[in-house]
Amino acid sequence: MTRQLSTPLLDQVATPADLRALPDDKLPQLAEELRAELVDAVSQTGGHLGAGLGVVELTIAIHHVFDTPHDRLIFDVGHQCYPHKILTGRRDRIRTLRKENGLSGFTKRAESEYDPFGAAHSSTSISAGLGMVEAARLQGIERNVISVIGDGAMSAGMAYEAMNNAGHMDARQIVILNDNDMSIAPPTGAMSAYLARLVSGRTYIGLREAAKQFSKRMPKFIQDKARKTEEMTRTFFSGGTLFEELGFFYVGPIDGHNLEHLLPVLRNARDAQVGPILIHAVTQKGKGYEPAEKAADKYHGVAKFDVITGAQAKAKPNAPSYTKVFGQSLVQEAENDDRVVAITAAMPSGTGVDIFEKAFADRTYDVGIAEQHAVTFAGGLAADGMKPFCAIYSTFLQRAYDQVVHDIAIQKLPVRFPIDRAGFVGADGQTHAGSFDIAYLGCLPGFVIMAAGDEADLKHMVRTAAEYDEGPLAFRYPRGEGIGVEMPERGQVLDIGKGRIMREGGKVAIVSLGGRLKQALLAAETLDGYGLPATVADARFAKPIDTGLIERLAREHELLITVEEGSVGGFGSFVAQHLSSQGLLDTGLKYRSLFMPDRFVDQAAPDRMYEMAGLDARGIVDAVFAALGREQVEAAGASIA
Ligand SMILES: Cc1ncc(C[n+]2csc(CCOP(=O)(O)OP(=O)(O)O)c2C)c(N)n1
Repeated sequence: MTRQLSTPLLDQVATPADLRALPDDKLPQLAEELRAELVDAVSQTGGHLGAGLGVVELTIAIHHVFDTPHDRLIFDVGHQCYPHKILTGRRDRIRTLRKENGLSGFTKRAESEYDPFGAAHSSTSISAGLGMVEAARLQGIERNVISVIGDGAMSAGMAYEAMNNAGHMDARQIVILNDNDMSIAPPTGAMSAYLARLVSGRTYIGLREAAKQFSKRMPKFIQDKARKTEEMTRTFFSGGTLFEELGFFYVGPIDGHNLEHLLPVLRNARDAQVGPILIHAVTQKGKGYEPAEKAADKYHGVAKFDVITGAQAKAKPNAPSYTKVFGQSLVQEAENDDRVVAITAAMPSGTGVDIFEKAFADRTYDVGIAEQHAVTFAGGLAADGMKPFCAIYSTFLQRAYDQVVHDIAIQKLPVRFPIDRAGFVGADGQTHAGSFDIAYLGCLPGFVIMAAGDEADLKHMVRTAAEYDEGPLAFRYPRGEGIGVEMPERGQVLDIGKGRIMREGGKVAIVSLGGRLKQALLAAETLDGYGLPATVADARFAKPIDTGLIERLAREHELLITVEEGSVGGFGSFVAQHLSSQGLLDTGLKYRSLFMPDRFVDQAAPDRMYEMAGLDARGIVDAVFAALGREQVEAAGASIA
């Protein structure tokens, strides 16, 4: 990429109003500068780069043509919004992206009036946009609403539900389909093939016919303009039958990097009085930065990197990641049982299903960004004798909750849910935290829920899941690498509903569920040092809880404290309810539970997030001290924080 040496235009653009003051012919230069700024910023912060590079021209063109923030611009997923942030008054903070107290890596209402709708989970932008169109209509406000949605995000049902509704309402809504023929991985499915067919051979063909069709569909004043603007008609081709059947006026495909094409198309969409319009813009993920263009993932998400070489600063792992352990363990189980199959919803590498796919392509399903379908599809597989592992991050499984309840749990179908990214995930922040699955699955009758305390236990859980065929089962594990324990050759089958004792103390019992185990052990060491001997148990199961173990620990210790990487209403609540039902809270036992705070926690490094939540060793020790009370703690030579 060449750096712009003439007067930087970007310095003159503090807000989109400044951008609108620039003549059209200056915009390519602005695009080049914006791209350079984006690459430089993300090289320092890490984050989503490829998607942003692909929408530089589109972002400039939209802000140039539309009156943002009065006109509403909604980015689907929001991971492509860094250029938008740079242009909307946040350039001075762009190098704080995804850091503690910094800018979010997604659009966020609380951050800027230019972010009218928060995002991070995909395929919501058309629904939200339609709501805004209606809000404006009912309040008598003149306003354009533009939703920018990727071809990957277009694979989710919600996008079609919204278009179906928009078409029916004949809403004046503009949808820009940002088609880069990529999701995180190459997109799968018939829709992706359909978009490819729309693009192939159609751009710039049948100019006369395109102009004719275009003018037939637009009101008179646009027709006149269209006739005059030969250049503009070049970019039009009416033929997105599916979208047209849904009631949209389809425009495209157009070159999403060519401002001379984008600007007239957007102006006409703005001025048109027709109902919903879909502009099909073809872009290239990673555009303009060679290492990104060349990379298989187009630099979807990157660590900090060297701008010249593109080399990413990936830390050397000390232990295998949980994701990798899951993928490899599943391969082992599949070698022993040909009913084992794996499903991912557009996240093959994130979930480790890519490892499985290499070994068992025929037993792997990437269903697109379609979590709801993934779950019910797994239900069908399970109903007819297969052993589906439906691997979905904790946060994305939220979208398929009714499917989990209605299609799986009620029918007692043995679908296995490997739940990655349990707990805090760091830079992706609130929207991606795996906070709620213990609570939202734990209330479902018949569900078995495990949480891995270390990577070896995850291996045991994969094996256990493969063997367990009585009903639905989930096992959760955190983002990142394991804690470096020795790995068994193959996983063992765990006893359902049985925890394990990690060390015996006498005064305090810490019962950890999941990835806080190491911190619980560190806390116990500290407590021992103060003469407060601590037992540590790894609960392994959030459901069914190990009632025998819990009751024994309750009887034999003065204080019982649970720790988990999940929200209120999870493991700690289940233990409290059991203790109270057995009358064990009336015996003088002190009981405390540590869980994620009852608020949405902003992004920071994962360790910092746990520290702030009081879920690290220090937090556990503090909670023990607070529960035991000043007298005992001071007698032990410590002080209460
Ligand atoms: C419900 C949901 N599932 C999965 C994801 C993870 N995810 C983030 S971006 C992305 C791919 C989006 O592809 P596309 O819309 O084409 O945008 P591009 O990155 O190609 O610009 C996926 C699967 C998500 N954000 N939301």
